[in-house]
Amino acid sequence: MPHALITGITGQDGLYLGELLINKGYEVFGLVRGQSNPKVAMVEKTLPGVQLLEGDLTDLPSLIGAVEIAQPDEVYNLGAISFVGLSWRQAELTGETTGIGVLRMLEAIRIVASDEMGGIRFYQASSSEMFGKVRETPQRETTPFHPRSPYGVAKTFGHYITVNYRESYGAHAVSGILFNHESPRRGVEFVTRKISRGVARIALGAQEKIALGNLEARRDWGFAGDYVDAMWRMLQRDTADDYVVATGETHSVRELLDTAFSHVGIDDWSPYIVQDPRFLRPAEVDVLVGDASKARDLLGWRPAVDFRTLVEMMVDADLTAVRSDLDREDATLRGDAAQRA
Ligand code: NAP
Ligand code: G4F
Repeated sequence: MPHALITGITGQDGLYLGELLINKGYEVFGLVRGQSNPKVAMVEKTLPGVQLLEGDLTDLPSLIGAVEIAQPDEVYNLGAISFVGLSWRQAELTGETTGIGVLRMLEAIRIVASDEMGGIRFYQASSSEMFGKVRETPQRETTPFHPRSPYGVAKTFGHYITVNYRESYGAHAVSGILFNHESPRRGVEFVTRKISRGVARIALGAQEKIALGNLEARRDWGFAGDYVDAMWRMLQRDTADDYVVATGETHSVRELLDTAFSHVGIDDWSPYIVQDPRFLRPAEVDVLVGDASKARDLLGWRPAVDFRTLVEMMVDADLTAVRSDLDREDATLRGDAAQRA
C-alpha cells in the first residue's frame, strides 16, 4: 500500500485528492495545522481512514515529524495562503507559508530521506498566477513569469525552489502549474463560489445583491476533481517535470454571472449586482488561458467537465445547501414559537 502525505488536506484540492488516493488504495496522511482545527471532523467524515498529523508549513520541525511518521512515497504540497486578495493584506505570512513553506517541506524530505531525496516523490501546487501580466497567450510551461500579487510572487519562489531541488539534489520534484479550478467545495471568498452561493440565495429569497469587483477579468476555469487526477498522473512519471493544467478556454466574470443567473431563470442580472471598490485589487491579472498540450500528450490528461457544467453544478449544490439552511432556520423559529405558546 503506497503512502501519501498531503499538506492542505482541509482545502478544496486536499479533499478531492484524498478521495482519489484512497480509492486507488493509498494510505493517506494529512497535515492539519492549529491546536483545534474546526475542519478535522469534516475531513475525517469525507476521507474515512485518513490519518491526520499536526504540522504547519511555517514550522520545519513539525514537517520533519510528519514525514517521519507518514514515511511517504509521495508528498503533495497543497497547503498555502491561497486567496490572492488576502495576500496583499498579509504579504509576509503569504511569503512565509506559500513561498518559504515549500522550501521547508523540501528540506523536511531531504533531512528524513538522508539526502536520498529521489525516493520520496514531491508535488508542488504551482499556479497560473505566476504568469500574471501575461507575456504570451495561451500560457505554457515555457512562458516567462510576471506575478502581480504577493501570492504570485510567493508561488514563483515555490516553483523555482522545486526546480532547484530537482537540479541540486536529484529530488523527484514536480511543479504542476494549475489554472483556476473550482467546485462546490471552493471557499466562499473566491469569485465562482461567491457567485454560485449568491445566486442560490437570491433565487430562494435569502439575499438581495452580490457585491463584486472587476467583472472584466478572464480566467480559465476547470473542475477541481479533474485537476487532482492530473497531480497524481504527474507523480507517476519516471521523470520529474513541470506541467500546465488548464481547459484552454477563458471566460469573464460577466460570463460567469450570465451562466449562473440563467440557470435559476434570471436573464438580466444587473439589478442584483453592485460593484464595490473593496473587491478591486492593487494589481490585476486581466486574462489567463492555458495550453495543457504537454499534460495531454505525456500524461494522457484531459478535463472532463466544461465551464457551463461546472457553474451549474456549483449553483445546484448551493441551492441544496441554502434550502437546507433555510429549513433549519424555519424549524428553529417554529420551535421557539411553540415554546412561547
Ligand atoms: P484552499 O482550499 O484555500 O486550501 C488551502 C489549504 O492550505 C488549507 O488546507 C489550509 O489549511 C492550508 N494551509 C494554510 N496555511 C497553512 C499552513 N501555515 N500550514 C499548513 N497548511 C496551511 O486551496 P485549494 O484551492 O485547495 O488549493 C490547493 C493548492 O493549490 C494551494 O497551494 C493553492 O495556492 C494552489 N492552487 C490552487 C488553484 C485553484 O484554482 N484552486 C490553482 C493553482 C494553484 P486550513 O484549512 O487550516 O486553513
Ligand atoms: O476567484 P478569484 O479570487 O481567484 P484568483 O485570484 O484567480 O486566484 C485563484 O486562482 C489562482 C490560479 O490562477 C490560484 F493560484 C489561487 O490560489 C486562487 O485559487 O478571482 C478571480 C477573478 C480576479 O480577477 C478577481 O479580481 O475574479 C475577480 N473578481 C471580481 N470580483 C473577484 C471579485 N474575485 C473575488 N475573489 N471576489 C470578488 O468579489
